[in-house]
Amino acid sequence: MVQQIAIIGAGNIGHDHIRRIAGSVAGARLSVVFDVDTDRAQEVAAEVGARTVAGVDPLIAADDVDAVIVASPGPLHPEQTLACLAAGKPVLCEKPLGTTVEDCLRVVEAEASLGRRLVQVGFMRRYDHGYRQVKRVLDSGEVGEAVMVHAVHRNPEVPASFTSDMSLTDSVVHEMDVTRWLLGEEVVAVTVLAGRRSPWANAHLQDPQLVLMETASGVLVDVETFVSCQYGYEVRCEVVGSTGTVSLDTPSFGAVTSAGSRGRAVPGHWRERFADAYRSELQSWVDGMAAGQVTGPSAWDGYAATAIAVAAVEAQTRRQRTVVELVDKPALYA
Ligand code: ISE
Repeated sequence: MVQQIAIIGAGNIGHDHIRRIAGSVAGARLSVVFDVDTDRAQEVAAEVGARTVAGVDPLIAADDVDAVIVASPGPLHPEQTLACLAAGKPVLCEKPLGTTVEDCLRVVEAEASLGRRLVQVGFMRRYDHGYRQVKRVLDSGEVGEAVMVHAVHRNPEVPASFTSDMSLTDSVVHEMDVTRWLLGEEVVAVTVLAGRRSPWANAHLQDPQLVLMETASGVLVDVETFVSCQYGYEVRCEVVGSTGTVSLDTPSFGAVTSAGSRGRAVPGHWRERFADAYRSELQSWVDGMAAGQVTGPSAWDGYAATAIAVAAVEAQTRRQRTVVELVDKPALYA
């Protein structure tokens, strides 16, 4: 059966998802689009032969909608995800699940009381070939027990509206999720250090920053976030094990021969770097629904990542190590 997918939000990431569902995901079709910008919604819907609706409620209730992608601005995610749960429809909610811990918990509690998983959160790095390889090696025991992780997250530039805390809540939130997924344990504390500012950083932006996470078993995870690095988009991750190390295999973007040297091109944008991961995330979501099971990053994962991000913003503001506290995990997510 072909899954009929609706999308809330036809902005950048929403538009990408729409094109992917229409063009490169099997077993699904994009049926309905809603965006507050009605012209944009119509334009994007027309590209893929979908229809538009006037609001979120009619979209969720529609007969030609089996599942929903939430790609609206972050603060709207919890209400829209809760509305999908109330209608019993599977939902792929872009990250973050919510911008506050309380909002995320409302989603976790609503889903737990339903007793079945309908929510998947858009942490697409879990579908990246390189990260999956790192996890496979780690899980095999080949490099022993993880003792440290070193990570780098660089963007060439960000819009003027990007703030120092967004480096944590919008960018490093991916490493927060990846840390929990790779190591299979929770983060218990976070520290954020700000050093010398790059001359390229926007006036109000502290950039780069160094984030240090500590996991329940004591693994230390350092993440450099540098969102105005100028040269390209780059993500690195090395897990140091007790008997070896395993590093993220960054896909090759072609050889460049120029100005007397030959090297590998660096992607210019996360869209390019993680294009395969996004496609695979959507395919696996659609396949899961066809099999009656949502198995990707859960509402609990969304809640835990937001809890770490919120603690990191506090650590940044107060300039001190901040403990991450989570509620007891409902059995649904065991
Ligand atoms: C952006 O919002 C994303 O989600 C990208 O994956 C991330 O790498 C980038 O830093 C964020 O700004």
